[in-house]
Amino acid sequence: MRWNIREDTDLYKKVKLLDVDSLKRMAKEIRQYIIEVVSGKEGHLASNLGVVELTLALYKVFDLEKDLFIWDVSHQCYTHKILTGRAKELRTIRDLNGLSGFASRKESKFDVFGAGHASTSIAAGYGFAVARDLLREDGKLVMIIGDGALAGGMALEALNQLGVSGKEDVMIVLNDNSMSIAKSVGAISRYLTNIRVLPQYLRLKKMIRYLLSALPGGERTIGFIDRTKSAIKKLLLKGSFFEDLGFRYFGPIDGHDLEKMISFFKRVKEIKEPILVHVITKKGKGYKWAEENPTKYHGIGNFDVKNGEIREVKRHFVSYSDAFGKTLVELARRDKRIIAITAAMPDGTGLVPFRESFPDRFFDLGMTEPTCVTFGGALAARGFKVFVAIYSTFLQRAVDQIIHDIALQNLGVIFAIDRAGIVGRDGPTHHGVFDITYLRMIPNMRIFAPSNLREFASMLKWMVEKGEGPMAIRYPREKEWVQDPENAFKLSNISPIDPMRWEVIREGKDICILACGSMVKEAVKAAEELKIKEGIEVEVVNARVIKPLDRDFLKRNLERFRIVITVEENVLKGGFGSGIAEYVVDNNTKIKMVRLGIPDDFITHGDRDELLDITGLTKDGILRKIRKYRGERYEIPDGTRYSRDR
Ligand SMILES: Cc1ncc(C[n+]2csc(CCOP(=O)(O)OP(=O)(O)O)c2C)c(N)n1
Repeated sequence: MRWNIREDTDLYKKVKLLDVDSLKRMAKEIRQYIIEVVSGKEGHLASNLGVVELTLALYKVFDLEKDLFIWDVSHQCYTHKILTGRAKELRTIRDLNGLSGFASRKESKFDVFGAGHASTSIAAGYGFAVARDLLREDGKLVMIIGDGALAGGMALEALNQLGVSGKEDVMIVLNDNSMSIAKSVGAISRYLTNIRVLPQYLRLKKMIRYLLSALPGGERTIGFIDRTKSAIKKLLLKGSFFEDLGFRYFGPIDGHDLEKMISFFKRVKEIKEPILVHVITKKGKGYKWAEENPTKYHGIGNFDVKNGEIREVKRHFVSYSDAFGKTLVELARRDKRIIAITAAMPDGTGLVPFRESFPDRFFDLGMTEPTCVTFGGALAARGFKVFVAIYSTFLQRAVDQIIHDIALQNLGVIFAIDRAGIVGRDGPTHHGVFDITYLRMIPNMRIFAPSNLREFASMLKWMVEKGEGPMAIRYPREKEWVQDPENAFKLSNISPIDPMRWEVIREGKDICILACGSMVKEAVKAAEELKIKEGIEVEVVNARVIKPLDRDFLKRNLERFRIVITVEENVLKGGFGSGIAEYVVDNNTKIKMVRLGIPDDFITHGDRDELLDITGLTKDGILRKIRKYRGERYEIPDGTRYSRDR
């Protein structure tokens, strides 16, 4: 049979008809295609290369028209997309109007349940199993989850239910590559490693036993080896963790051996009770550089396929994440109470230098954001200065912990909220556009947003030296040109500021823009253009503390302006602009207010700049908004009529 990996829309049907040798060829072609696509853009590479054979084996044995497949996180579903009618469009993956980088119900009926955040698949699978039975349908529910995601609270909570739920035809496929983005952590990871190495261990033991039997006195050692056997057996065989939770455990099996996997899945297909199949895969499989460095190639873009080299490394461009890591190392050298916590993202949050410098004060707790927060709260309760560095989108998971464990007890935990705002190609599951809203409502919480890297470092220093109680600092997925990246974040180069006061960046008398974080530079550009082209004097204020508002500033200045504009990279609902609106209403202030921010909608995926443009969060967006009001007449609450024009 012939097929075309890059064009065919019915590959999943062909897969069912192919023999193992043909499937092996297909796997090779899929791999090449994924590498080619991701090398030209940003995407998830290593995880996708790891599940090519697993996906083929599953779709060969099971029936996509009837059985439901739920991919955890779903960053590893490129093969799934290729097989289910989206081969050609794979080239558009993560582009504006292109395919999503994750499973998406909008995109295909085969994307049974969308995801992007980890550890949801088992709970979703359980729900689908209940629905299937209530609707009197049949079909297997297959949940594919990584070893990293399995250690997340939601996965464990759902495991606790599903195995004893009495649901039939449910199968968890544990895709174990011993990696999250970084190395997997914790007891579950160790447990899986033990299972994984056991066959090798048993082979080795057999050999040692054989060699020892030839030596005088070797019998005693053989006795010792035999005694360890029962413990190992217990681990490997029926007493397994998963068995105790109500699943029949199978494995470990080689996730790159198509033949074995297919015959294995054929055998377990008929089993009705809940099963867990432990599959061992290699992250980055088949691409040397990704196999050697799966963390670097987890999410990557723009590399040379021939040598794996990343094309664009600009030494002078420093990300907020890197600046955070560098500054924290400097601060921690001087202050031994500083602790850093990450939820499986040491690289993404810039904490690798901290981990290397202060291993005793660094904690990677895996994808357990709520646990990270409460754990940090306890350290703060004992006087440590705790930084919990989590992307804005993932911190959503821990809102209750922030309220209940941290803010209620007024504990000094500092939330370093990376990727705040539009993140770009990862799309709606990953945009960090809710954090101002979900933090602003919490008593005791202070929220900061730096407008550039220098200010960022100064704020971090202030937080360590002067800050008290729960604090959050949110910063975007952006890089900034820095003259001397090696020294810029040394303590002696960090200037002191008072982040509790807003900063007037540019004075004006007509319009006031109150801008937060990443929007300050856009507001400045808009103000410059208005001055030059239209002679309008715009005051630009860097509203670097979002909560509490700088009430002194507001009291002194707000009524000087005919119009006040707020700009933020957060949803409008409940954001910074809402805070100003509350102030305006509460103080009966007579101004006209306009708010710019993310509308009440989920923003799609695409290039960050493109998405900011679409949402109007750019210089041009600000100008459009201001021009819309110019020349029009408007009323302020006391009925006075003003012309918006000069
Ligand atoms: C709740 C949550 N925290 C963090 C992340 C970021 N993240 C995406 S994939 C990933 C690693 C996933 O590891 P694993 O489940 O083992 O799957 P693999 O990539 O190894 O296939 C992480 C940390 C996330 N998606 N969701």
